[in-house]
Amino acid sequence: MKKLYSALMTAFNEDDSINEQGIREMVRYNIDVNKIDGLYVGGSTGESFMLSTEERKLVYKIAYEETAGKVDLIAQVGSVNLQEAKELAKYAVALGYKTISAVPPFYYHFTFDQIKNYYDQILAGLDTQLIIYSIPALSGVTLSLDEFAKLFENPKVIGVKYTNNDFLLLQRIRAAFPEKVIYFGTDEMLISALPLGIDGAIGSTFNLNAKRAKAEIAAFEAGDIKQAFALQDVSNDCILDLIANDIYPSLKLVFEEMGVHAGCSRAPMSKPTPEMRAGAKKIYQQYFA
Ligand code: NAY
Repeated sequence: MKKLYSALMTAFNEDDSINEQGIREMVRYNIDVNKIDGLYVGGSTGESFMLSTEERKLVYKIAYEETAGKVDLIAQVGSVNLQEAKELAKYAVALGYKTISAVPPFYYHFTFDQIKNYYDQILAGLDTQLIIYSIPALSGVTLSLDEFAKLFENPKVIGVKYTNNDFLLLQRIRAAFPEKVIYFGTDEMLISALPLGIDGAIGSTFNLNAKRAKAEIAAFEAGDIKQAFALQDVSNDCILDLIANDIYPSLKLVFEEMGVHAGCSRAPMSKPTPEMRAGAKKIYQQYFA
């Protein structure tokens, strides 16, 4: 069975400080209700590039404590600052994380050699495994098949979290590297990635929508393609409504409707407006009540 991971969110208070209890509640919901296979901690959905190094460590620690070994954990340690990425990787591994992940260094249009050196340096001396976090739309870094091949030469690099809608490249990676893991990261296109042999998916919307996504995967694996598409259609209505309502704060607002105190997002993300609250209530009633 393919695995489903939620991209863990970071709960914030109104004053933008971290809301530790909110993070714990979201972890618990993912384990107890969603029966999730794992959590991707410190990614885009976690608003991690707006956190300080110490805050990023705190989130790894909370997730690690709260899961208590019940589900897989992946710590996203990537940063434009290699020293920070190395420090975070060391910290997560020392805490007990078995797998780390890292977005390529971004913003400065680094060369591929610089990117490869970044990954090698993060991994040097650490007894761990790493999943490349490929998200060209946000990082601005697009890796080619040959470049993936070069990164995969490091045996500690076990695969990729593929948040990219280039299905030809996905198919080429799958064919060339059957032994590497591929987790797909565009929730609204899950149905299109399933036949390409992905090992699972990691996404923000699975925090709320894991049951439907799992049912879709089960239908796909049982050969009931019509049912799998029907489930994706409902998920897509939901995901597009979330996006239209400002996705990260809205995921948290829908959590609130479920009784999970997920807090809000950190500025410059929006704080909830009355319209967003009304939109989230509608999304809850339509897809989750
Ligand atoms: C991350 O690091 O949190 C992810 O990449 C999770 C993948 C999500 N991508 C982003 C940019 O948030 O779940 C997706 C995405 O929110 C979803 O498909 C809606 O577009």
